[in-house]
Amino acid sequence: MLRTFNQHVVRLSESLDGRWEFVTADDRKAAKDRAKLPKEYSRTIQVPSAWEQLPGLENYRGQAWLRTAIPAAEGVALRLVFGGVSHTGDVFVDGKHVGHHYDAFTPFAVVVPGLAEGSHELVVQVDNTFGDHSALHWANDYYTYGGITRPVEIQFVPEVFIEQTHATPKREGGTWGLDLAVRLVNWSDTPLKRRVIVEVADGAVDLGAVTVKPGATKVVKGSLSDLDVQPWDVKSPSLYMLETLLLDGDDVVDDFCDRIGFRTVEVKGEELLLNGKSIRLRGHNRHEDHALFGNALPVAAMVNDLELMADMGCNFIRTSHYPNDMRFLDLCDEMGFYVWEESHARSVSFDHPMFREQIADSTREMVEWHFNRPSIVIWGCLNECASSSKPGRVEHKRVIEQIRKLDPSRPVTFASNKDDNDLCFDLVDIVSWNIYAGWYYREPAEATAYFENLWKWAQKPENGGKGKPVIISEFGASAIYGTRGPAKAHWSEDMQADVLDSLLEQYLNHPHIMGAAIWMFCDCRVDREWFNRRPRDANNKGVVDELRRRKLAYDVVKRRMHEAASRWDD
Ligand code: ADA
Repeated sequence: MLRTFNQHVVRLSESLDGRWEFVTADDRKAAKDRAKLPKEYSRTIQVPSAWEQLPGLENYRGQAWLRTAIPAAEGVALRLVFGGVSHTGDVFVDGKHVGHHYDAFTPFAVVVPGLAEGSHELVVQVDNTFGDHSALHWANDYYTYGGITRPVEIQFVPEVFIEQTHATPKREGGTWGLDLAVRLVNWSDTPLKRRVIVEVADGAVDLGAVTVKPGATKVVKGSLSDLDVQPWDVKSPSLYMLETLLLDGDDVVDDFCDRIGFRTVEVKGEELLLNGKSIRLRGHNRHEDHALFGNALPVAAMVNDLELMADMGCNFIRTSHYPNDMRFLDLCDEMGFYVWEESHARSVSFDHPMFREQIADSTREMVEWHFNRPSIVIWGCLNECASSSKPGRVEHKRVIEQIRKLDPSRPVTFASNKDDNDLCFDLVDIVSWNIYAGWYYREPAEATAYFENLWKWAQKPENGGKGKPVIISEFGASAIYGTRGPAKAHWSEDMQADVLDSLLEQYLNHPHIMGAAIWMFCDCRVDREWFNRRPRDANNKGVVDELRRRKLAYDVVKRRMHEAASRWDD
């Protein structure tokens, strides 16, 4: 299942998760027809999963093909929805190329009309190589796995179907309302008229009848007001099912259900307000990575991560450095976490030939697919990119403006490592710095002085950060699980615990710091090709390791976060 709940009652949809046939390009080296789609599939693989979990493929980087059989029926099109293919997927039905998608971390859908009733062949060609075709995935400080790494669903859609409903909550006087935008798609070759109704809690609105042109998309707008609902926040994460119905005459021909929460988020001076009340963010950066599953974590493992973070007293997660699995975000909505979600980019080169196109797609897909989530309170982008150069500023401006246009309701930020050389803080609502005082440079006790110099600099009108909220978006130290001792050596758990203790004491108590995110929750695998100096080919700054074994820092973080929670009364 793509989500933790059913999105359709009327539309027939089925999970395609399970065993698929599988073959790699290496397996086909000797084959004469290797330029074509394979005829022979020598292995099987679980979908979703990362192929690195298969014995013998632990380090495989290349192409592979996955095949399964899918049903079709007369009069409806197939809509194939992929939660994530890492990192490039080409989709073929009965040998015909029907879809292409780049980037492991955003979902995509392919609509295939006109198939005869019966069984058909679905093949997905997957590629996780680096080069001129890939600007966002490159040998980096996290690992680019291969495979269909998130769930897949097949849906049967009528000629006009609902692609998405976006709902923006608003507080009007003492009650709640919603601004609505419903996107319809007509895959047929005739204009068709349909009516749209939206229902939530005790409210319903008829958005009227519209004609959708052949092969076109149409957005229908409206609103709901005076709803009798409870607001969402992390302490009481109340969720409601928003149901969009599509009618042909009196018949309901399609539906789209999504879960929403009623909350507002706004920046006021140095504060971030949720439902008008100032909140402080304290938590972790998290990579989707696990020793047993690569980046294809099952729901139980995601829940375990969130339970550990809740136990540590955290209320905040930064999805460094890409949009997360839809089920993980569902759990954040359900369990109550504030999320900073960012489009995919960690220290990427703006000169890469594909950069502009690929960052625009990642950003658009992130906002479009995750628009309705109450847990997401901040959109982020472009982690540690060239924000101190004039050409870099042009790229930041473009991406930040794109996010604001797609969703003006949430504040925007990016994590800077350019200290007091940054040229882009005027473009964002929140100033965020990654500061590694206490690890790569300086002593932990010097962190406050280091931060305050940056803060004073940002307050000068020409530097763009005056009076804005500040997040320390990364800070931390490495520790190799099991390395302990009274000498508190570099890379020991003892040293990491001391560094985090000192940094948390300073950052969680500072009047100008509205949020703090530890780098990071769990150790993650890194690409050896680039980060060849990381012990164990891992980024070892997790508070738990890649198997979620707790390091000494776990209890330190827990004590500091809980102290802060009781001080802030949240
Ligand atoms: C950076 C970066 C992270 C990670 C971290 C580190 O600031 O944003 O992805 O590489 O540093 O561990 O050095």
